[in-house]
Amino acid sequence: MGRGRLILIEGLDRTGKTTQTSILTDRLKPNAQLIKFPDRSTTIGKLINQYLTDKNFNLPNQSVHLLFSANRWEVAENIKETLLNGTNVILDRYVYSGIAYSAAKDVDGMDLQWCLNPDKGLLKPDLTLFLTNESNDDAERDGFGEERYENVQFQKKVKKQFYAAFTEFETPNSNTLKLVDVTNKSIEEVSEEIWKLVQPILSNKEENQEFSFF
Ligand code: 2DT
Repeated sequence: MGRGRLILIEGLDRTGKTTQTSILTDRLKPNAQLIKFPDRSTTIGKLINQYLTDKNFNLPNQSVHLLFSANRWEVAENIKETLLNGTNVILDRYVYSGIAYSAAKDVDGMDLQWCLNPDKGLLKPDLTLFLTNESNDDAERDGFGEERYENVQFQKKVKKQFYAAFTEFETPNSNTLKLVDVTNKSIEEVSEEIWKLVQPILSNKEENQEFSFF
């Protein structure tokens, strides 16, 4: 039996990641587990949640960055064991969100490499799908603006940093990164597109047994 595949869905706020990761997980069930970052249920996750939801709760940007990374390390072993048991793991955000949101803050010294460093050694996904929305409708959706980072100007900076991080840390032409343009597409259309991209990754399970790491 081959190991499970690690499939990451990334994107800006409200591009449909959460909907799409749950559709994909349901489609693969029982052979898939969904993990969402930040995981707000752990001790570290609760601090992160407070930081995101309470604008009066301040922490140095560096500390926040390290908390998000620590939150990933809390479940790193669980992810590896699940994959070794043959179950696929679907991630809703991961290392690239960590890099892009922190680098977008333009803090001296917090460059892409600094942002990656605490995540070095985490498992690298077999496939990363980046959902992009080229329309501005996002900002008008209900709830936008409730949490820290949810404003149009900051999201533009984050998008730039996502692309910078992909250029820096994805191996060119390795087919491990795919962009999915969700602009004006229905949930069903996007989920079909995702399904087409995921299937080849699942069908070569007997190959590529080696893990890759950030
Ligand atoms: P959700 O809205 O998806 O719950 O995300 N974030 C996320 C970071 O700044 N660094 C990270 O490492 C991760 C995983 C993105 C909550 C917000 O947290 C941001 C939006």
